[in-house]
Amino acid sequence: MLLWKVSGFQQPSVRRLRLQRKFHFLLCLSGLVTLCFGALFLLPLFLPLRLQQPDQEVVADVSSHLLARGMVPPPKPAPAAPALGEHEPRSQSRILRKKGGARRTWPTIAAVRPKNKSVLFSFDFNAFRSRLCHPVLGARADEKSSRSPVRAQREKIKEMMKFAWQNYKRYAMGQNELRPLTKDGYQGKLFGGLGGATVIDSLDTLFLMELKEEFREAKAWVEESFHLNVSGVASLFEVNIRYIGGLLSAFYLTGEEVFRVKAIELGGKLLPAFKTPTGIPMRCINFKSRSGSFGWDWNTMGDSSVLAEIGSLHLEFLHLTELSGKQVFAKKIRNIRKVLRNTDKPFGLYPNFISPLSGKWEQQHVSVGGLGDSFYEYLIKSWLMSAKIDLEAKTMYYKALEAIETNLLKVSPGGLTYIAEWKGGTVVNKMNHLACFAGGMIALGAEEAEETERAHYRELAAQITKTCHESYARSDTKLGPEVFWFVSSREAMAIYGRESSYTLRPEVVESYMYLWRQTHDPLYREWGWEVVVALEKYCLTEAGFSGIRDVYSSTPSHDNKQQSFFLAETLKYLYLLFSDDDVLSLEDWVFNTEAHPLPVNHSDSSSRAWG
Ligand code: DMJ
Repeated sequence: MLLWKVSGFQQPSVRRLRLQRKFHFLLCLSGLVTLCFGALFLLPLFLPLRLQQPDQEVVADVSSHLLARGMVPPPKPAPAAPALGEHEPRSQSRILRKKGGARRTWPTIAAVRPKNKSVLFSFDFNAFRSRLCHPVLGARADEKSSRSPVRAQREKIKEMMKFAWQNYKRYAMGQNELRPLTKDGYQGKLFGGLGGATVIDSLDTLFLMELKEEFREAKAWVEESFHLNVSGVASLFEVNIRYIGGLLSAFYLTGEEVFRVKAIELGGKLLPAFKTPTGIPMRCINFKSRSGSFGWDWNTMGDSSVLAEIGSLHLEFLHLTELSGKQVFAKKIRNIRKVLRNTDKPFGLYPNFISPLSGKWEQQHVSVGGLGDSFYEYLIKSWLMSAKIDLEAKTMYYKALEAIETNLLKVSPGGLTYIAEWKGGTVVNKMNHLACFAGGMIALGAEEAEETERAHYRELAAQITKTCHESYARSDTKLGPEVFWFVSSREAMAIYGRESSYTLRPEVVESYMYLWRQTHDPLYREWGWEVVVALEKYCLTEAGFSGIRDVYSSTPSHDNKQQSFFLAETLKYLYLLFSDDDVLSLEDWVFNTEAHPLPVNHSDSSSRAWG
């Protein structure tokens, strides 16, 4: 109004004023319409950012994720890992902190999860590495002397790994396993069409042994040729322990995003198998129909799930949650724990088969060997991996062990301690090679037991390992059979033909490794070296290592298979047996049942769901 009083300013006519108002109104309206249209077009561009929200079940979406497709870098990229074999600076890794020393923290999911849920999840790899108690590959105290016999032994094992890898690469790269006699590859049906089991199983062993060129080859294959869009039926357990375990370890050892992204994507593909009335997963996953399946061996296994298989997801699935921010993985395995804990157990024992439909035990068969084995192993390792907060796992482990001792632990007339099997109320006096991991497991658990129990468990671990050594020592090849009995005429030896094979299995040397770290008794290195010598003598072929059909023949025939677990486990445990204790220290790492190291949760946070 004031303006009208200023000289030279003319008061507009009422009609002109109305026209101006109409014009302004139209201008605003058209602006608003343009804005709405613009928003409609731009919205889809931002939608993918919402895919990584925690708890979202459709984890397979990771593949369509911008990060997974390599289009955008993560907001906080994992730092470049030290070049393979490169030493971490001593300052970065604290040497053996004493109890009560500086508090160790591992970034929690909450700590690294961005506040704004629409931002991609990231994992602070640097922070994780700085919390380890030891350099990953140790401080290398024994590297100083190049003439140390132990170093030479280690070098020998490294050479064996190099040979196994190079032949696999030459004749079978990308297939699951090498057939050294026919010099070709083997795909098999265990993995539902996934390839490269030997590549994934070898990654961390190559890294550990500082086989740099070979590690680069393996990593390049994962980047360029490891495809997850397959359509077969796969064993949930095998995919988990070999592929997920192998990828997780490779990530934790190197910080390379490709391993993390693939592990999470593959983990997501396993989730449909858990869609059962009890949440107990079915044995297999049909990648094509994206549903659980009773598998190809339905005839022999029926519609049961297997104790070792459902009990050996815990370690890997917690790490999938850790690295993805998705609670769905942790929820699935916590539910399995709940069902197993609440189900009645005959004499405190866990039978090997359970129905995923009813949650009831299906057969009265108990074994610490195949079908049962790694369920027990994962209980004590869950306790350790949780940095000793998962009390439930610890309690379940000792209770189960107590029941095993009461019902299945025997001493043969010849004085050999063994763990028998139990079938429908009858004790079967045999052990299989697979059960020989138990010496190592009991040694590991002994240190966690009540003070008054420790000596007992240490002794038990030593006795079982001694028995397993006997099964090797009593053969012509000094390699152990698949199954060995304790009957009047024969102790720690196979009886029936097919029981006499040795398929390059790791369990016996695995126990030597744990017993060595526990006792430093040179006996375990001697026994380990006997295995190295025997492997060279009987399993080495022109184009790789092969299992043998009869350990009691000094000219055994080969089974034409270089198992992927030979590179993942047997050679790794042998190498660690001849390494210092701080190489992949047991303070920092637990080994999954395929010997893939997963880090202990060095965290003080109570918000984490590791229990
Ligand atoms: C491996 O795949 C794993 O150790 C599994 O737990 C049992 N069998 C083989 C090795 O023998």
